[in-house]
Amino acid sequence: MTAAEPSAYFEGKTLRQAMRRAQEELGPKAQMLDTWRQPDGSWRVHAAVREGDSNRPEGKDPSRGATDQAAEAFVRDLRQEVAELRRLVTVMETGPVAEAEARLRKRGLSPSVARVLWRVESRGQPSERVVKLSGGLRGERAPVRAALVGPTGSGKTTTIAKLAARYVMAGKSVCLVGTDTFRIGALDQLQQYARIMDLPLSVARDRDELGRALQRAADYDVVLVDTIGRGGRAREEVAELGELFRGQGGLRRHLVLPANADIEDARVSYQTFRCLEPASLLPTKLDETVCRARPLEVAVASGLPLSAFGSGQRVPEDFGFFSYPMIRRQLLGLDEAEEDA
Ligand SMILES: Nc1nc2c(ncn2[C@@H]2O[C@H](COP(=O)(O)OP(=O)(O)OP(=O)(O)O)[C@@H](O)[C@H]2O)c(=O)[nH]1
Ligand SMILES: [Mg+2]
Repeated sequence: MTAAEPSAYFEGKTLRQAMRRAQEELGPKAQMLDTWRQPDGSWRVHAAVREGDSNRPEGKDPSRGATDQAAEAFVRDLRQEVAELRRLVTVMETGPVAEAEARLRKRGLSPSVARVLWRVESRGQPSERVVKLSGGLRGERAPVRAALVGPTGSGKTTTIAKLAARYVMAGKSVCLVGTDTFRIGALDQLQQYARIMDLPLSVARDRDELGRALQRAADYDVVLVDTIGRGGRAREEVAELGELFRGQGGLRRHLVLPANADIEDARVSYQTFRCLEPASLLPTKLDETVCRARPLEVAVASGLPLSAFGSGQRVPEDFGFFSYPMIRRQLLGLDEAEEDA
């Protein structure tokens, strides 16, 4: 028996009573270390329990210090907390939250972005908290000076035509500028759209020519600059494109990314084009993917606003400006889910 082993003294009118009290306090495995008959005829016993033998209810040992008991209470609280956390994790992995997040993951989001978006939406804080809109393409207040940049074939020229048609329908004066003078036929596409909509088109082969074209178009409400597509990993070529924009005050770049690319490709494209300091993301080809929430992945990760989107090949029909209801319904599918429920 060591000093660390719990022990205590008990008294009773009879030896039996003193021993029963010891067992009540220390449990049935209490061992009597010593017994005394007292002058008044009552009995006193010294009893103890070996470590590991105790079945005594916790916190009832008067011989133990307050520090021990506080430590025990602390461990007990900790166990309860761990149990509660385990319960929550199980609910998250199998409950309605997990279901909602899984639905968002199916729509093309990574688990972390799905979780972030679901958290804000489910707390009634709409995606405004994590997804910004605009980027200055709507042009309600200021003239629009926009260059569309992005990977090859992402839909820049088509989107320029869609945008131009929207602005024309809104009664704005529009001028187009083509800078893709390297590829055979690239300008033809833009020229055809300019002809159909009866819009002026300038051609700029370098930074100076672009500067002059922008000056000439100073009186137009809207100037849209088409650029050459660059591979999503062609950092040097994209940096050259940056040279074209250097010093062109007021000309904002908008990054056109196909929504049907996988997450990794979209991330790499964003990394490649971010040196152009885009003012917004403009996802296209939303019609070509079931992972419709994917544009939100780059928007959340980059913090860039979403401006407009392309949802098909038809010019100008398959196009729109982002709104939060559209994001909820068409990208996150939340209202659909609520309607289904
Ligand atoms: N399904 C679908 N197709 C689109 C969309 N936007 C563009 N396209 C198609 O994508 C193809 C490429 O479009 P372009 O506008 O030429 O793409 P680009 O980015 O200008 O291409 P480059 O100049 O070669 O880099 C065309 O066949 C378009 O019709 C869209 O929102 N949905
Ligand atoms: Mg093009």
